[in-house]
Amino acid sequence: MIDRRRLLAGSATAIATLGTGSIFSSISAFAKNASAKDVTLPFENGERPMVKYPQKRPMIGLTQRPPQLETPFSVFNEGVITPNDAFFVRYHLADIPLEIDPDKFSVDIKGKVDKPMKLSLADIKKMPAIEIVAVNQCSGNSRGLFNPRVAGGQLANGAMGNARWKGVPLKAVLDKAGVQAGAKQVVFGGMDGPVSDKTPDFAKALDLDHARDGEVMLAYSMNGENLPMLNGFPLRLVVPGYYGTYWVKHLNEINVIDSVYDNFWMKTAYRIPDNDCNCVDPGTAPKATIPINHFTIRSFITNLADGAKVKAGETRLKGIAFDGGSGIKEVAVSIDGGKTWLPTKLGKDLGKYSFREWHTAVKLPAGAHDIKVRATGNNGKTQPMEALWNPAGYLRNVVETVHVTAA
Ligand SMILES: Nc1nc2c(c(=O)[nH]1)N[C@H]1C(S)=C(S)[C@@H](COP(=O)(O)O)O[C@H]1N2
Ligand SMILES: [Mo]
Repeated sequence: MIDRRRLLAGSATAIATLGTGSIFSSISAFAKNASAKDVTLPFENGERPMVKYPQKRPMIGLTQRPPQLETPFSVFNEGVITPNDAFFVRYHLADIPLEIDPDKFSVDIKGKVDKPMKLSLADIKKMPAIEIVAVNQCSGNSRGLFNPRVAGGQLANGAMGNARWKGVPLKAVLDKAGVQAGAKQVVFGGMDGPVSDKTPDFAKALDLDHARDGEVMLAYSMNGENLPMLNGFPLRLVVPGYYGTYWVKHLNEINVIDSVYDNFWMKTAYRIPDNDCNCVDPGTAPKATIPINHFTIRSFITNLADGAKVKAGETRLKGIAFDGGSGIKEVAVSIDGGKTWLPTKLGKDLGKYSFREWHTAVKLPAGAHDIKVRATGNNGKTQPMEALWNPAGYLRNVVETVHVTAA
């Protein structure tokens, strides 16, 4: 199952590794924990083990092969940057790299280019770097909350995170190779693969103009450190404002093509209804679909968990908001079921792709309260009061409600 790509030799100190021993012991720890049911997510069959992987703190375990880890929601109250050791992990295919020698790593640039080339990590690090703070969010984040329920990874709200990414613009790399006339899309492949030949390998594509926007980047650093192994060491694509599915990890192949890429992951999976709301009546199928793209706008209260008990009187509220790259214009809260909305103060602006902190204080008389939060983007878009539905459980962005009791 572990092929030769995984067994790169190199100087012992240079190899970043999950350690064959350590990942397999983690996997058995996961298996052992699987009956422990350490957390319960707020939907049916939401019992999950807390699992510990190399370079990660205990995380909510969704699957074991490959490892899929959800961030405990309380992490989002620690700050607007999600720590590397708490950042969620999503893989599709079970044959993931366990060790990679960064000195031997290279990415192939090929296809419709004048100069096909292999760039080593050192070559890439020599190029002028950019930094962007951006949210990475799985398309299926919050899928477990859909009603009617939909198939796929049953996630609560922890398949998202915000980090400061450093790397080189994809545009600079494409310019180096010289994109040829007639090129249409750029295809990205990573080092992980399927265990069975029948499973389609994971690869994603972006339109050429998007790939060359100067912001899509090949990132080698996350929050000032190397990428954690499970988040794509040593190099990953960062597509600011776009769902995580495009953020290919362990990126070792960039292929410029003159057609629209139509593998399983572009043509069949990760598609949304092609209409204004990107939604359909619950339980029905869309007539036409398009590839998923920008994030919908979302906001969360982070300092009060659902069911929290607070002291009657003034209650501080704090949280985060983000959208697909227009930036957050305002965040409002409601303590009367959405009839009236109160403004909040926005925190420091780390850029239009980042989580934006917000805070305020409200007066809560003794009794039960539903506190709602709603963000509006600079593009005028806001969140729906009732959840929109699509068969794959993507794009969830209903106005969130936290039920609290003041006494
Ligand atoms: N090589 C590779 N890259 C990948 C994937 C994958 O399965 N393999 N999954 C994608 C999906 S669907 C998501 S949501 C993000 C998750 O990034 P993370 O694991 O660093 O949080 O990685 C993306 N990049
Ligand atoms: Mo995803």
